[in-house]
Amino acid sequence: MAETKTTKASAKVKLTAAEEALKKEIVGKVGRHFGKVMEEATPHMVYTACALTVRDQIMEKWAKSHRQVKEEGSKKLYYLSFEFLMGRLLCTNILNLMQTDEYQHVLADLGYSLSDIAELENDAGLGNGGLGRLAACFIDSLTTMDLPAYGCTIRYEYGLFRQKIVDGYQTELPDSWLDNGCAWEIARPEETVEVKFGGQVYSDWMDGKFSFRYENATTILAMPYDMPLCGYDSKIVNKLRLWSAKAPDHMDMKAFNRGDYIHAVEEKELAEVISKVLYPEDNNTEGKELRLKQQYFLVSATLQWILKEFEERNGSDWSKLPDKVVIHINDTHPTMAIPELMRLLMDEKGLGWDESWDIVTKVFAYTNHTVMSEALEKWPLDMFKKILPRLHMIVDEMNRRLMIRLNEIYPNDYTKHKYMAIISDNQIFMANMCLASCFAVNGVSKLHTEILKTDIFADYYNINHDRFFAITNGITFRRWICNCNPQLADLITSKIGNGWIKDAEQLSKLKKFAKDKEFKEKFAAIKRQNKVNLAAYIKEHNGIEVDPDSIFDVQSKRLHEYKRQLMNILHIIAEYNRILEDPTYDYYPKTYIFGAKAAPGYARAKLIIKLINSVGDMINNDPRVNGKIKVVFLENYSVSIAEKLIIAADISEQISTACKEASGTGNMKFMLNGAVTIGTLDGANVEILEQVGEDNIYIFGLKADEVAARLRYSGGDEVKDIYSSNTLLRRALDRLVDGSIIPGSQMFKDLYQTLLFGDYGYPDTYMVIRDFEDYMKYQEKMSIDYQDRDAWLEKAIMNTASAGFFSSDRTIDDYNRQIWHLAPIK
Ligand code: 26Q
Repeated sequence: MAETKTTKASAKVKLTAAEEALKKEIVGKVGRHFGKVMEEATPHMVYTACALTVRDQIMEKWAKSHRQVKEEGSKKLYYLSFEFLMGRLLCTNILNLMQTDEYQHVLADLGYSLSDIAELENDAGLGNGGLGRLAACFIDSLTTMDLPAYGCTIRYEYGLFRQKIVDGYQTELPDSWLDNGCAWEIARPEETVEVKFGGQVYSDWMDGKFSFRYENATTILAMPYDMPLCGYDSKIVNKLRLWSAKAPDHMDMKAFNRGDYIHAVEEKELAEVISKVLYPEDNNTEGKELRLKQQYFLVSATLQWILKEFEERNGSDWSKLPDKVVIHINDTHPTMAIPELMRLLMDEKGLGWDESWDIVTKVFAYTNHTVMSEALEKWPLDMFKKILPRLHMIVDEMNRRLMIRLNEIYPNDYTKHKYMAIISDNQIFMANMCLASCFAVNGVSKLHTEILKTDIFADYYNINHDRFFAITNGITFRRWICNCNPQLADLITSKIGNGWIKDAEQLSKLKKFAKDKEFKEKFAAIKRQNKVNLAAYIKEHNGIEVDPDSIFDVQSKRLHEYKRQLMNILHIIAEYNRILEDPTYDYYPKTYIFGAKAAPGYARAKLIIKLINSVGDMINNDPRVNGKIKVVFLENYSVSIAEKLIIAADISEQISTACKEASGTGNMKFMLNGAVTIGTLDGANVEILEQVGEDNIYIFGLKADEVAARLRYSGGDEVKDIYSSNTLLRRALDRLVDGSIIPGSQMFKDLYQTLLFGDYGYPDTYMVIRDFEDYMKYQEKMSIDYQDRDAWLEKAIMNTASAGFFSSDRTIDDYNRQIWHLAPIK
């Protein structure tokens, strides 16, 4: 935003006594923490001082809430996730403490603005995309609903890479988010635990028991940092626990003693590399040794902590563990928690296999977030065995027992056995481990769960109907409207009161204002202002002038072929061609905005980014279409950029190949902020349609079963026919190879080839060509409908008013009633 440049604010109001006290606190922090008086303080110091005052308040609440949870002997949720995409926390925490006005006033009095100060915080970007952001929304809702829960993850020193576009190409820079320190975390060195890797396992009879002992294992220390989190107007404080890897002192001492200083430091680095960096892969996996180590590191440290907490409170009757603890596995990434709990119960607590198994199968619940086969995790058996020899023995035994059971259920059905096995083809299949051990398995939308039940997990579903749940994702409204679009939140509150912030279904009361002239104008004015602000951001960061009165059509999400940014850009090329060639074409001005990071190793995704940028250069610099069509690629899409972008969108692009997007959550954020969706019947779009009604959404394209049918045969003829009959599409495709986008360059040939001829005789596996015509038709319809301003505003308002179902409070309530069974703190 333009105003982020300045940190001085204007509007001063007379402070209340409480605000005066807060001001004193902030000024005091600047003094005590930095040894500066206010006049000398940098804006960043002011930020830190504010954050520390907020933290103090949370800590006070924390002490109380901790005691309460202890006294009530409450059952607790441990949400294990490799990713927590938290974003910035200052405004969220202030909002949750219900002190936004106070901080705004005090900062204004000191000559700053809260929103500018908040911009100085680095995003905690410890996640790739949907799955990580979902975890962050969940922890906000859990806390708001007073449910005792801990998020557990790795304290990556580098979060998701920072994306820089250089000459149209994505380049990656490290995200050193901790460089200026993190005001929210509290180190807990006293709770450090040991995690062991490698070495050999010796089995022996000791005191009448078969026991296991490790030799030559490498020990790494796991040191926790806690980030306390308060909910909106809630009693409880929960926390995110982040584990950091440290080399034990004795490790380097050995080398030091030999006088081998360099080697000592090297070894230390090797140990600490475990929590160095987040893997930037989304919906894709490659069996990397370091990733395996990260996984074991997180689960072993977390489980040791869970058992210790349980034992301190409840003693060592481990059969009670499922009454006090539920562990949620966020996709398969933390699945090793299952054999690790077996190991701890057997090797450390002395339980037998059956007793341990009985406990383990009552403690774990698992969410699947993707059906993309390349994202279903598997580990090479040899690697697993080398790094985790004892866990390997346990997994092997789990598999042996599973196969006996499966042979009873599906006698001699060897195909099923192989498909359902934990170990086959010299690999360990993590999803099967979850399916064989968890008491609950859930998909993240209705459609996605249906696909799990009838397709990828059907064999498990058939033997365990009652373990499968459909729980549609949600988003926290506190961040995704109250904080990022405060004017809209205030407008809503002015009409229906503020009950909707905690009880999202109340948003539907807004429906009756969808035809109210005055309300519509106010709604429109807020959208326009958000567009003006975004236009200023684009001007500043991209140097492109965009018209706030054009339609803002936004696609922002990770770059993946299945999400079909390629279809979007091809359609833009087709429109461009049409404007150039058809003088009668009545084109309403449009600004297409993209935000997307590609996994650094995903060459085709990176090429699509280059294509978007190159098409942007071609179009934006063509005076013949100036004022009509613009293409903008916003660099470094992240939570903070999403917060500025989503609120300014008129159109939300949710155009994945049907059956591929498990749910989507961006779709919900756009809807909530009054953008109208163009989308396929995929993931949660199906439910958005149900909520908002077909007049207020544009659904196009093949349905999931139609896609599945087409994937059964090559489809080459169909693709060829479309290519020859659809002139607009053909000419857009031809631009990929005729050297007109980048003069003389053939660099987009791969995209052209895969669409038309495919990798292995299957062209157009993501149905870009087959859905194109329908997409174009609905795009055109939207442009026409947009021009009926009144009708469009009504659609936009209906979207906001129908978004209540997609609050993560509802999602958490569903999880809790069906799976976790936690009691809110009284
Ligand atoms: C696995 C192994 C090795 C490296 C990376 C991975 C990996 C990392 C991230 C695999 C998958 C992911 C992320 C998946 C994800 O974000 N899925 C999204 O989850 C959202 C929340 O449920 C859904 O809304 C999206 O539809 C889904 O794509």
